[in-house]
Amino acid sequence: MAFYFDTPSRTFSEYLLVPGYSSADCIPANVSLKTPVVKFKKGEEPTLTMNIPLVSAVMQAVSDDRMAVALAKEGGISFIYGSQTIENQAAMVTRVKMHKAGFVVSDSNLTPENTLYDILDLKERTGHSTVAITDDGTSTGKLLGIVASRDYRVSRMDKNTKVSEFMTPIEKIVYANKNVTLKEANNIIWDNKLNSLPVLDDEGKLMYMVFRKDYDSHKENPLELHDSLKRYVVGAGINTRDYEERIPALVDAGVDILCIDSSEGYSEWQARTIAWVREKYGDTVKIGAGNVVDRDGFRFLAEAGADFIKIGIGGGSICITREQKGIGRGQATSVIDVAKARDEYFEETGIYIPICSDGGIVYDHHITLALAMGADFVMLGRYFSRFDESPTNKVNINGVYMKEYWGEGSARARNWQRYDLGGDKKLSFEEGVDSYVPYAGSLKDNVGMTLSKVRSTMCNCGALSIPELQKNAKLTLVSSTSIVEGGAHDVMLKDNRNL
Ligand code: RVP
Repeated sequence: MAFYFDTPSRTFSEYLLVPGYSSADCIPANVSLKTPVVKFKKGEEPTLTMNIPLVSAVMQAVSDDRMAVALAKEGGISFIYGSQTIENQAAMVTRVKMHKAGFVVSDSNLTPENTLYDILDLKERTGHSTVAITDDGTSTGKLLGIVASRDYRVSRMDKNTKVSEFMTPIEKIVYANKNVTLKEANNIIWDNKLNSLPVLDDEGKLMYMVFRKDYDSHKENPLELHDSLKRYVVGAGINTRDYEERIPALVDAGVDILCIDSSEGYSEWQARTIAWVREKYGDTVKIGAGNVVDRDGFRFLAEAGADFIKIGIGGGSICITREQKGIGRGQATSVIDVAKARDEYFEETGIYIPICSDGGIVYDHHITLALAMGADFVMLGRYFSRFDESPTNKVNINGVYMKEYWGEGSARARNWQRYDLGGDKKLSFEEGVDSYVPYAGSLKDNVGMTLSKVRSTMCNCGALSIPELQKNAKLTLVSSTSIVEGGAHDVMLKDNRNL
């Protein structure tokens, strides 16, 4: 006979947090949202943590390099979508790793033989005005000079003028050697009133550039997430088909963490993919897996060696898997069940595997609920798709600005690998829709507001950290009548609030 779960599966809106004692120290400014991303042994520190518990979904409409930089600045991680060619995905990862924050591999390089026309063309393509002039025109060639906007006047100069005639030559450039720290580099920049500082190796070859504007930006973003070279942290989605080619390209590009992107992760394909990573890279390459919704799925992926495990089937805003296939489970129940399995696994083995609640976050307080139920972080698609930084078009529909948002299982994305069960290389039926979401402005403003609500609720629960919230939270189911009472009721609203 089939197995029946004793209780119905439930979603976030069916729960509320009951406040606990808040001491005088329990103020939002004292709350830390730091959270582990990869598994670690009891008593040890995880090798990758985030400063906020948010990651952006592995979706065409959500996570490209621009989103990744914006989210890393706030302390979270984007998983760059995998439903594109290996070359394009690796190029996006490279762009994030080269972007800002301290030591940057120069992305604008020419030789002295190039012309002003080439400089202008490069500036147009990269948006960067400082060009390193090296002997071979690469980012690691011997540095011969620098061209910045002040070195030329477009209106007065022939576009065929050679770079060698107007660059600032190396003899006149202030540079630093390879052992310089970021702090020292910034001091040199300030003392010499520079906009950029090249960092050279012993042979005079270019290693990095340090830009003045990056230092300013760092001061504005105290939670931003860096690797050991002060580059932004970035993730990438992979599939269980072309991983032998895709993963090496992503690793070469500098990706910090991978995630197998699949609508259903309790499968031999995922175990094979993780085993391949371990055989080739040992523990140096970190890889999350999923999605699962119960203890069995969690145990399977834990034993397969996943670094984190993602939860959720059918709860995504654009997802119609439950309708189409009749599989899935309420997101809150899935998180509660998997968190129990994670804690049990930790007791047994001393290994803590972070879990991620993926999809179905409708209101900001759902994030706090997911964390209280045991999630270490949450993955959001619809939420991030509404921001300036998402890759999609902003369109005006009947006077209201919207952004486009489509599922990976929609005909538009054609991400058949995400729904692959080893059959044909095509999407046989849709599991997602194409939609609009209300445009909401910048990521920074929205994430700031969302997290201030999370911190505030955590204080109501007497928790100053996510582990404290997970340990001490009191949750209650609510009746459907109480849910109605949870919003404004029995009054006539003066304006239509868009919550
Ligand atoms: P949401 O944040 O509710 O928009 O959900 C995003 C999640 O939905 C993704 O992280 C992914 O797990 C899932 N998804 C993506 N595409 C589709 C689909 O087409 N069905 N579902």
